[in-house]
Amino acid sequence: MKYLVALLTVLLALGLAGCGTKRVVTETQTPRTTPQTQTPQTTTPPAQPQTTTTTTTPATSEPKVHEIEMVFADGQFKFVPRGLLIQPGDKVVFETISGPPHNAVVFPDRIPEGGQQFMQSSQLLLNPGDKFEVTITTPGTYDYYCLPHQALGMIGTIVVGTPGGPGSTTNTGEPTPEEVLAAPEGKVN
Ligand SMILES: [Cu+2]
Repeated sequence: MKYLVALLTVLLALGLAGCGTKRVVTETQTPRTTPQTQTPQTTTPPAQPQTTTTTTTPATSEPKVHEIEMVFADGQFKFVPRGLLIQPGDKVVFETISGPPHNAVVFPDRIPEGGQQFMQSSQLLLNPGDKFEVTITTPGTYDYYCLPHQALGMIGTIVVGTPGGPGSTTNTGEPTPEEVLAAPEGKVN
């Protein structure tokens, strides 16, 4: 009997030990391959229409119309502007504003070769609002005066294109070509 008990104890002990044997659980971790399907954000830039606005200014500009007023103001007879820069083919309109009669006559010895006279000495603008138009094509310097008021200093200069001719060399009170070229907007008042 004693022997049997001993055997049982041994068996029990073994059994317990058996239970104690650790199970090596090899956790085969299946890697969660969550494939990150990255939707490629193809940011296609909006097609920008290349509007290359090349405003090509034509070499030959349209003829312009310039106005010169003939006035009597502050005790002075004068052309306004007294000096003017224009381009060949431009038109100049002389308009009587106050203090008539007026005219605009180019000094015969101060006109470019081939240049045209504006008004005849005998021509006069008698009333405010009266006008005289002239289209000037020959380049150069035109010095001109108002016959009734020349002695009172009513004289002026028009430079057509580039200065030239006898009007450029000497000066008797008119704006010089240099003054005309340097003036803002080509106007000497
Ligand atoms: Cu006058």
